[in-house]
Amino acid sequence: MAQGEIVAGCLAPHPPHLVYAENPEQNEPVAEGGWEQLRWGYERLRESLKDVEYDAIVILSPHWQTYVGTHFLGLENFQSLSVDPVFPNLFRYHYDMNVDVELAKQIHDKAESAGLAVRMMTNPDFRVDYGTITTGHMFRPQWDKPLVVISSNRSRAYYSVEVMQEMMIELGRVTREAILESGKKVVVLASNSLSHRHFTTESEIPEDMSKEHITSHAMHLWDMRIIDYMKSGQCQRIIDEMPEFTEQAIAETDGGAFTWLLSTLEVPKYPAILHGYGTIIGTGNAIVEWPVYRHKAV
Ligand code: 2X7
Ligand code: FE2
Repeated sequence: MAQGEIVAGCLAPHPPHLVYAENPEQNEPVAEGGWEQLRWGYERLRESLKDVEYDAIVILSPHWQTYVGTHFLGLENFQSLSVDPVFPNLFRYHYDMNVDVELAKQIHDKAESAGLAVRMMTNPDFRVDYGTITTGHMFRPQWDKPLVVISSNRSRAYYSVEVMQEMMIELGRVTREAILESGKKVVVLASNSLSHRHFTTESEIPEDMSKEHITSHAMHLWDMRIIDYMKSGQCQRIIDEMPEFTEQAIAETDGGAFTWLLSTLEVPKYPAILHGYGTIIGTGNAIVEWPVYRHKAV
């Protein structure tokens, strides 16, 4: 069997506003557009990967929060209605998603052998979180590739960013090993915003872009600093500064997805492609691709 590979890794944020503004048939609320900078960013990401072949998509979402270990979706198919608890006016999405259970189990087993606490989720009534669904939809609206969905073990909440990072670096390492052994070609996605301070009220028309901006200059400076590290291939600095970034920018990196992603990619030293940046209800969001397929010899 040929060795598997990670063909690309992406930072692929999930504010439900993006799905709302796209008006797909699966989502009940209707919008007059909005957040175009980010939606165009997702268009550019899809275009960039359109000729790259892969078998499965692996997502780690901060909104599937598991406080005892890391969990993996463990049934072939999940279908239901997903409603965002904070924005039920924007996101009521009817999903039907297929899971690559074989690959999920391979990652699960490797993580278990490495001493991480893990579990397969096999409850057929389980509701998939809106982070996974939004990233899944914006990355590939056809829903024609099976997913591996990994929960966010909230080790930062019990311990610290440093402990969270150690665990996510290990989870990223075993995720990579399992993918290489699986013989499959895979895209890995970290589903998270950067700075994450929200406005506390919503404007009358949520998609009124005259009301949209970053919550503070400090948040902007942090987002630009992290984007600069991604664009200039300095991902080790992101890992090194993650504790300050996560705490000072209230960043959604607290869920571990970003650290896990960088670890699956062996902390890239080559430049990432920034496809878009924009704010959503004051939070900072970047759509970024690490085109591993172009750096096979790296
Ligand atoms: O989950 C989110 C988020 N990360 C950022 C902004 C708005 C809503 O939901
Ligand atoms: Fe979020």
